[in-house]
Amino acid sequence: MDFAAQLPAYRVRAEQGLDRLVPAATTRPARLHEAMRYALLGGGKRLRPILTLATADLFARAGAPEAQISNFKSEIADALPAAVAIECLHTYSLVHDDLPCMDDDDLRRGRPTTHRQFDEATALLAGDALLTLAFQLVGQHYAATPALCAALTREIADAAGSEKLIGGQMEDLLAEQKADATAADLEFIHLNKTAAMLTVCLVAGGLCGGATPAQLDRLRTAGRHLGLAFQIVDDILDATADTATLGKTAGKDAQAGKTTYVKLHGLETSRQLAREHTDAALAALALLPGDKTFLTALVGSLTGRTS
Ligand code: GRG
Repeated sequence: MDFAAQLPAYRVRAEQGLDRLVPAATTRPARLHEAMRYALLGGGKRLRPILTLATADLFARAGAPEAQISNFKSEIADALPAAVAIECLHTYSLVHDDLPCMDDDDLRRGRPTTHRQFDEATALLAGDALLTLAFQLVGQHYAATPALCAALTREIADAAGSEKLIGGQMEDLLAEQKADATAADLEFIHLNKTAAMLTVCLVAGGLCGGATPAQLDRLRTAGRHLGLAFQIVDDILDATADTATLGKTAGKDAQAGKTTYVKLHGLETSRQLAREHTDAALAALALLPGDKTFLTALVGSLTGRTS
C-alpha cells in the first residue's frame, strides 16, 4: 500500500478508536461528554495517533529482533488505546489554549471553539476530563502488561507535565509579555509545547511495538527534530498566510507581534532551519529496523506542508 492510501487508513483507525474509547454523549453528565466528543471528534489531522500507530506497526513488522538479542524484555500490545490517549491529551491542550484566559479563540478545527459552542466552565471541565481520560485509558488497556503500562504512563505524563507541554505554554505566555524573547526562549517553548508531544507519539508507538531502549532514543531524536521542523513550518505558514483565503486565524501570530522563527531569523533562514531539522528527523528514523517508507513520507508531508 502506498502513502496516499495508508494515510487515510490510519486516520480511519484513529477515528474509530476515538469514537469507541471515549464515553458516549449520553453518559451522565451528558453535557460534559457532549463537549468532550465535540472537541475530539470534529476534525483535526490526527497526526499524533497516526504517528503512534505507524511506529508500533514498524516494530511489530520488523519483529523487534534486538529485543531478543539484548536482555531487554519487551511487552508488545495494541497501540490504539495509547494513540487515542495522546489525542485526548492533545485535544485538552487545544481546548484550554482557546479559552478566554489564554488565546481567546473563536474557531478551532474549522468550527466554533468548545467554549463558544458550550460555555467557558463546560470547556474547562471537558479539557480536564480529556486529560484525565488519557490516563484512564492507559491504566485500563495496558493492565495486562504492567511494565508497558508503567512506561506509557511515565512517558505521557512527562510529555504533558510542567516541564514540557504545560511548561512550554507557560513560557509562551511569559514571552508574550516581553519585547526581547530570544532564540533560546523560542526553542524552549517549541521543544516543550510542540516537540515533546510529537516525541511521545513515537515513543509510545515504539513501546507498544517492543522497541529497545536504544531504538527509543532514536525515536526521541526523530521526535525532537520533527517537532521543531513542524513548528518552524507553522511559523512560515503563519507569516506567509493569505487571510482572505485561509480564514481569520491565518497570520494570527505574525499580526499579534508574537516572537516566531520568521521574526527572529527571517523567511529564508527559517526555511533552511526547517530543512535541517527535517533531515535530522529522517536520519534518526533511517537507523530504525524495518520498512520506514510510511513514516518517512509522513515526516516529509508534515514538514513540507502548505496548510
Ligand atoms: C493549554 C496546557 C496547554 C497547552 C496548550 C497545544 C497548545 C499548548 C497550544 C496550541 C497552539 C499551538 C500552535 C501549539 C503548537 C502545537 C501545534 C501546532 C498544535 C496544533 O496541532 P495540529 O496542527 O492540530 O496537529 P490538529 O487540529 O490537526 O490536531
